Amino acid sequence: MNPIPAQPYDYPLPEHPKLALVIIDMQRDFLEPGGFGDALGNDVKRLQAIVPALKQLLDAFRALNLPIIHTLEGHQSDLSDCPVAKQQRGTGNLKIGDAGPMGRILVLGEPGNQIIPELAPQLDELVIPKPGKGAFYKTPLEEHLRDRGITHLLITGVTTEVCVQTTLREANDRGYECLLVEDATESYFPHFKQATLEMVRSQGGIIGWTASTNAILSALE
Ligand code: C5J
Repeated sequence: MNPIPAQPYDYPLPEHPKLALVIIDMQRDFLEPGGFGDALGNDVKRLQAIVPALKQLLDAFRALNLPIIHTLEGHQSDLSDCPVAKQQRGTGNLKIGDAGPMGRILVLGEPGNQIIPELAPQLDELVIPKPGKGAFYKTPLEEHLRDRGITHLLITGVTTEVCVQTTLREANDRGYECLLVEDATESYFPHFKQATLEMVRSQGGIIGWTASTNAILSALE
């Protein structure tokens, strides 16, 4: 396969089965009014901008029968997997576990804790609930990737500087070749997204690569 034109240099593509699309936390909690992102005082509409690019990537990966992994940030209903420090964080009225307009905030299975309908996972796609910001912390993700021989990850989703960047760094430390998809990740803070893209590409790609959805789609054709 052709390498993907990327920064700071081309991203070499492995054979098909070794490449996975990872979509981080595209859940109502972060993208819709009444959820956790809103409770923290953010303009949640900003994150909707990446949905079309993500849909294009999903369609391409589905057409090529490549692995797709979705994650969902959420906690057990008794909050036994939510450290007190995380629960108490923030200055808004609603905290993790409180009842909000879309059910209990960041609790697994609640209406707000569903992936948005446009990107709903198909039955054969892995959905990893995660109690932390990183997708490797207290989840079976690493075992899943190892079992399938996956070595290369296209990382997308929200928010760029929190769960996306944490996951990318965790993956990089575990030896995965990570490419952050520039127009398929978003933040409530544009300058945080920009800074994250620059951090990833800096120092010769010290923790990975970045590329656009179009560059990826052309290389996958
Ligand atoms: C946050 C996330 N921002 N998915 N979670 O709390 O980035």
